Amino acid sequence: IKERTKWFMDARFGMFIHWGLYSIPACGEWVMSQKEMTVEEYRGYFDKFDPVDYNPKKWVRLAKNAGMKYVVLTAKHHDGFCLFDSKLTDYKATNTKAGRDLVREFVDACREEGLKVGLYFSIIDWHHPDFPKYGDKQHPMRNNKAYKDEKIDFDRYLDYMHGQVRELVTNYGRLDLLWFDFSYDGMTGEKWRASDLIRMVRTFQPDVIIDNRLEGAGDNHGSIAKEHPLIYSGDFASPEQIIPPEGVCDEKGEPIPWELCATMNNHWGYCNFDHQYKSPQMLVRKLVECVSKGGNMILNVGPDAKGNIPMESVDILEKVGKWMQKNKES
Ligand code: JFZ
Repeated sequence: IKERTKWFMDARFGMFIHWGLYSIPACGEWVMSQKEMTVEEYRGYFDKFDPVDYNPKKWVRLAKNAGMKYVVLTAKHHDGFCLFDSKLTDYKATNTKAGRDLVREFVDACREEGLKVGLYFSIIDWHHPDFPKYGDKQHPMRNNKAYKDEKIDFDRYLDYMHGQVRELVTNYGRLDLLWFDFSYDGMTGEKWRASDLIRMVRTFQPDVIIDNRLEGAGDNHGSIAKEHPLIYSGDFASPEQIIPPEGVCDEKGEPIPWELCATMNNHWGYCNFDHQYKSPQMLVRKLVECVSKGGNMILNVGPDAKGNIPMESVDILEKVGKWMQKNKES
């Protein structure tokens, strides 16, 4: 087991936060793709974004009281909107009514409360002009013939994407975790210039731990469990929603770090009609099952457009917290 993953294997329980422009339409973080919205249409949310209740300390305290040891926030999701003050784009929180770098405040809040800090960064970007559109499996413009013969310069996108990761790993002090998301349909590894990306990250953040989605998605582990993993295999596997029946082991049968990512209802981003929440009892059982198989659970909340975590989620976290308090090691 690598030295840098020790804290992670000890942490067991974390909070995932999906928050961005999609919190405004309130029907999940994939809305731009699902409704096949153009960049111009989606920009309406950018103009509206005004998170008057944003107070990451509240989020972090809620996580801490639930017994969570780390928090991961979507610095940028697939829609390309940056919660951080990227110098490489105007499409960022700084230029909205929020008027400031929201990642900075989040990172500070985690450190103040003594929790490990993680950032989610989408390698998919539906806003960038040089990202593949027509025919791409999930791009909002996948069916739009206007883009059929469009010439793009994917390398220019990759320079941009790598540049933003560089900003994240150089401007926010020491990060504990990076959560890249995700490779698909042959767009894996070197298609993202992943070896270079990881080498760059490591020069600035030798100890940050990284998920395995530069190589794959939630449904496979990639080379992380192989005897000779690739540079970008990641430090931990990230199965989604489904707990691997036997945990995750390498080729020799040795356990490797993994983290179940799970959301409380059926969306990651705020969805105002999805009230199908798992019970606190069920979530505690899931956590216990992960831990019994050597894994972590990162449990998601989707704050609303103003920055408030839904009441249902707060209630669940408080109940899980009571169980954690009662059953913690003395
Ligand atoms: C990805 C994102 O698309 C989603 O919005 C969320 O951020 C989640 C944590 O990660 O979702 C995926 C990615 C890959 C698969 C399924 C969901 N997959 O290939 O099975």
